[in-house]
Amino acid sequence: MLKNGGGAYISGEEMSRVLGITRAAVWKYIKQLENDGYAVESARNNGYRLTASPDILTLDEVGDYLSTKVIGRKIVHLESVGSTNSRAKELCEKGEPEGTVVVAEEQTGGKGTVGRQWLSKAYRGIWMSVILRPGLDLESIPALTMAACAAVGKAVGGLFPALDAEIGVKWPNDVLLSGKKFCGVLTETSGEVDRADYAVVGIGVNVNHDKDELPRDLEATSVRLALGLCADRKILFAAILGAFEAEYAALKAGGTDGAADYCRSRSCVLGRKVSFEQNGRSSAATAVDLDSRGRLVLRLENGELERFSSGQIKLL
Ligand code: BT5
Repeated sequence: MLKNGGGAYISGEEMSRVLGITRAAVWKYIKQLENDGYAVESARNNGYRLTASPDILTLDEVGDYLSTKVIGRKIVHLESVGSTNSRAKELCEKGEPEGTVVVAEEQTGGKGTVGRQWLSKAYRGIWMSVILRPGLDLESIPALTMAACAAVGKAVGGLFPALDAEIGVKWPNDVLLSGKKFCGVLTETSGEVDRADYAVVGIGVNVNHDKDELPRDLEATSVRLALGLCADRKILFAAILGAFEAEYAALKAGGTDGAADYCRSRSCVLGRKVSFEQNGRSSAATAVDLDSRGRLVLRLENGELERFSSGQIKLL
């Protein structure tokens, strides 16, 4: 009611009538909102009005910007958690349906691939995990990571046209601004034999980190550092979910070309000599293509072409 009031006063009496609760209960809820970071002005004869909303990623705050049908229509919002991916997997095991998004203001044990860490400073980024029940064969899972990279790139480029030309994608799971990483994706699945029962697509985006808030040795950046201005996390969060829903629908319909085309055109590895590492084995190769299933096609030193669905790349 306060939000719909557009900053105008609403009397406590009206709230208590509409909500069917006592005026004392209205007052208690107002105090709760203040604890959550909302600024509510109260005037004895006029009632209450909302003067400011907090920078948090709850459905109440993001919903106005959200255009999706399924993804993010339920948001599990956490102040702080070890890893949103781990929490999302726990929910999946208990039957959480497709579309639920777990988002945290802070992660204390954010995960990267192969046991690496993902730094997730409080209120500076978007640390989220999307729950999917794709019924996809496991071979198609790398395409989800590719779809997430494309979604983040398109959302950032769409909202901030000045940054669009700076966006790059580094196979298999990084999105870059001017060559520096600002987003990483970690897709985790569980399933029998060859079909994924569920997939959790974890997306970490550095949004409002200032210079001294990312370690120097990381070659990392944030939207704010690239833009020179703070970005609205709520709008960006909603835009990423919207773009991801579109990429996911295309993938399920069998048309991953959109995401693959985007990632190909923004790729900073295609055409380059790379050192490719997988399961502790490293080899020199040339990156020649990215296929519609998110696999990287490498020309190995012996001249053979091989496709890889996971691994790490260093540019030589
Ligand atoms: C990734 O791994 O880039 C996947 C990151 C996924 C994070 C999301 S956040 C929500 C969800 N919940 C989780 O627990 N995780 C997901 P990888 O490609 O392995 O890169 C990890 C490496 O990136 C680290 O070893 C650092 O070198 C670097 N790094 C760590 N934190 C970073 C940050 N905030 N920004 C840029 N680079 C970072």
